Amino acid sequence: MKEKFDPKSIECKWQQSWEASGLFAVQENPAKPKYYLLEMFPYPSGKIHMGHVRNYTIGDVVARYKRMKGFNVLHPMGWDAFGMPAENAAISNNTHPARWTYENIDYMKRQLKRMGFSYDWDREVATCRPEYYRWEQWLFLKMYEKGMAYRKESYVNWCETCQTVLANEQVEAGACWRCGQAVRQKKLSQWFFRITDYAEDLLVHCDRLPGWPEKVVTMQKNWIGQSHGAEIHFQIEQSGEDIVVFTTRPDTIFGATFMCLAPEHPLVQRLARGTGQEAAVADFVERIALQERSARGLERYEKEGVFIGAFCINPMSGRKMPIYTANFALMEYGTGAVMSVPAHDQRDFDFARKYGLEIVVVVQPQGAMFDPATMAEAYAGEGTMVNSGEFNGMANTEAIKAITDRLESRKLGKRTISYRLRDWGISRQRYWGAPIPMIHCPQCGIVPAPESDLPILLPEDADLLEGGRSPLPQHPYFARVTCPACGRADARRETDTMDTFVESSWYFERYCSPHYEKGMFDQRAVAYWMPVDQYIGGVEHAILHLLYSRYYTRVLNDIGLVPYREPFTRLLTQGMVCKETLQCAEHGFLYPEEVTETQPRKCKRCGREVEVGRVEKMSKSKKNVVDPNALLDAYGADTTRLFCLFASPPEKSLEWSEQGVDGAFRFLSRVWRLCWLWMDAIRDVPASSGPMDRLSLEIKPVYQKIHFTIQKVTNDIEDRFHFNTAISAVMELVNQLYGVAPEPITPEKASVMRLAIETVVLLLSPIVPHLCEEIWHDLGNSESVLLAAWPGFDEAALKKDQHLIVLQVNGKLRSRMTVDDDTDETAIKRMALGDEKVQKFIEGKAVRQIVVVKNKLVNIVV
Ligand code: ANZ
Ligand code: ZN
Repeated sequence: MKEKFDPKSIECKWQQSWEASGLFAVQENPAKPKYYLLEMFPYPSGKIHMGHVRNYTIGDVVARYKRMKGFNVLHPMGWDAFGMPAENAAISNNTHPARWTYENIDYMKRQLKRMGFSYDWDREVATCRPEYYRWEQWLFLKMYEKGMAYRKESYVNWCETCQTVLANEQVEAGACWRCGQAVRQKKLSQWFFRITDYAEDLLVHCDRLPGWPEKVVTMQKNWIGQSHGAEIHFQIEQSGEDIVVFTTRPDTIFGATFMCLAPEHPLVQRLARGTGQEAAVADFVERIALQERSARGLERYEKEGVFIGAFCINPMSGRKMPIYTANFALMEYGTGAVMSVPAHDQRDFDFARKYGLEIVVVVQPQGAMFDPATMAEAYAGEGTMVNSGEFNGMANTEAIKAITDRLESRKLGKRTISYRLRDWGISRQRYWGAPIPMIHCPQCGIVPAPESDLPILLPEDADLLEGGRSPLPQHPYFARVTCPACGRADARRETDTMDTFVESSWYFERYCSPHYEKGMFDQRAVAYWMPVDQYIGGVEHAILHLLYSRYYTRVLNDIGLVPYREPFTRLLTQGMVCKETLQCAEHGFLYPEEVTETQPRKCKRCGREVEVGRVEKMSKSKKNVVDPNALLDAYGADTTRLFCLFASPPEKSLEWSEQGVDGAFRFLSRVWRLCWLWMDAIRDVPASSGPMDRLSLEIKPVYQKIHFTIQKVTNDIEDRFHFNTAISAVMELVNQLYGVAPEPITPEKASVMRLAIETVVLLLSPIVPHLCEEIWHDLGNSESVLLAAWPGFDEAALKKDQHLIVLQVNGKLRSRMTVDDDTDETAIKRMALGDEKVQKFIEGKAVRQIVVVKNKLVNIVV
């Protein structure tokens, strides 16, 4: 008998056995229903963290469960291997991004294997490998051909000292994260994907993703940001040209008293010429160019602007409106021009107060009288039209339509829809990424690299330059090429690399045929496996990664490579892994080992009492990180998995607790002991298949409990992924099984206990596969428990016993009813009073007493 649960002696053994037998390998099989379970692949940062452990454990349970349910399950894993951290690490550790990345992959892969995850490792994909990114380059060429990829000038964050472009995350309070130099906005020609062509399609389908969390759908919608409104033409006084504005409030046009253009608007510097404002405008434009673009539109950002010396005419009121250029007007939204209505828009209001511009109220709510001289803020609500000529007295909501109609009929405007979504800038002036397959020729301009040159290899021998600058422009052979169109020898290769979000927009398709050499993927394999049935990952990817993947899928669909438009049928966003923080007034955040164990806990360095802080997301800076390796060493994979699933439902945050882990380990030990307590008695006995009626009174409740548990666990996993309540149900079953006396043993008892132990093992096997595999084999099975079928339940066993109850009124038999066993007394009384026949006899009388004799009768005294 194996007395003690010792994970070390079994986990490694089974992992090797699974790997040797190719247990997790899958192939397309049209005869079987498929199930594609995907977890967001990790960035190979060095080691896995508890967030990964949780995400991948959830996924693994579902994958194993579905497999036992008879599905052909695809469950792959890979590496989102390009990106900046590799470059930073390479600089600080004096190594190479490629080497750093591949070493991390090796290490993290070993860690994942230690968790016992059921990945088909033959399908592993690393996006930094040429076999992968060559197909991304191929698609780029297709997209370029179709006008879906294009080049335009756009602004980037630029550090003058480091001579490099900075990603938004590298800008800290307006300064370079590395050297502290103030960051400037610099105009660069860059590559874009025309995602805005798909804005409406992406938006409309947001409402057809029933398997996605509502909050994620909402975030996607907001990001796309659809606004219905109108474009209106304002004639410039001097030149007769038009300024076109976008507004969502055409009803307020009579209140538009000035015009604001974005500093980058092409008319700004031109209109200022010769007005005396030219120099002031040029200064302003230059200064605003330095401001962080993402912050400029925010409410709280200080609004400023200058008069550009020109006027335009309000097409409805005829008013002469001064034209300003202002920092809150953004070139990237609408038309880059705003008709400013200070009475009804807060930004315009702040601006008007600051520069002494006129305020005209045109929407008046019932009962209030706004006075422009004393108004403290803009009024954005509904009301009645005033100061608006023939539209006075109308509800402003109707005026929106009426005024737009009028503008349209006079050809001064038209209804439009604006989107906040911008085209996807995919150029990165970075080294560690997929090269963009384009060539710049002094004669021909931009020329696509010939398909036969793919992959355009990223030279892995390049050394990073100071400040993280890309070595590609200066690389001895990479940048210099012959023009494929005219043959000139001094053409230059594009040295920008692609945003890593491009790689993560199709890795799930690559997994379907990872070794395919004739294209991005084998279309038949993709048609079989895709779309992903269940995707699982962190909510931090709720917007960009998912939106880009949905977009890229549409591109693949439009090019005719895939037969679907949405890649992910169901999505689960798992909650964060959190832990309490420890903080000393003197020494800040502390690691647990820097604090005494006795209460109250004190800082070992200064003796101050430590504040046990809030439970927060694990992070290095808060020193509350738990290293999965330490957990694996101390408790093993099964306990780690069980803890992650038991502590909370997957979409909620998970609070780390030592007691919780301990509890998980104790439960597994308890399961282990139970199995061994019965092993000899049940090893050679077939599991009971009922029927329940023939079972003795002692053993019948056990049989019922088994089937009840199967039903509960199946429902909890199937519909809701509520593994925590599923585990609780198994715990209850185990408790009940401990109550069955092993002596004296009868054939009936042995076979029901066999069923019980098998059931516990089968139900727990997706969660704690190593322990279950071990016991499964000890029970005499020769195949993996993963190949066993998920247990079904006996409906008959779930039915509660029923009793026929006699209903009396004042002791006289009046009716009968049947009730389930263990229905409580209040419910029985309620049912009795509600009985039709009984009601006839108690109508209009006061009920004085109700006597219930369990399982027999109810007597109502009136
Ligand atoms: C006049 C007006 C009156 C406006 C009013 C609002 C309230 P949403 O709803 O987010 O789509 N706007 C338009 N283009 C802009 C740009 N490039 N930069 C900054 N602001 C811009 O916002 C639409 C509103 O934002 C538009 O409607 C416009 O101001 C402003 F009582 O026009 B509104
Ligand atoms: Zn710098």
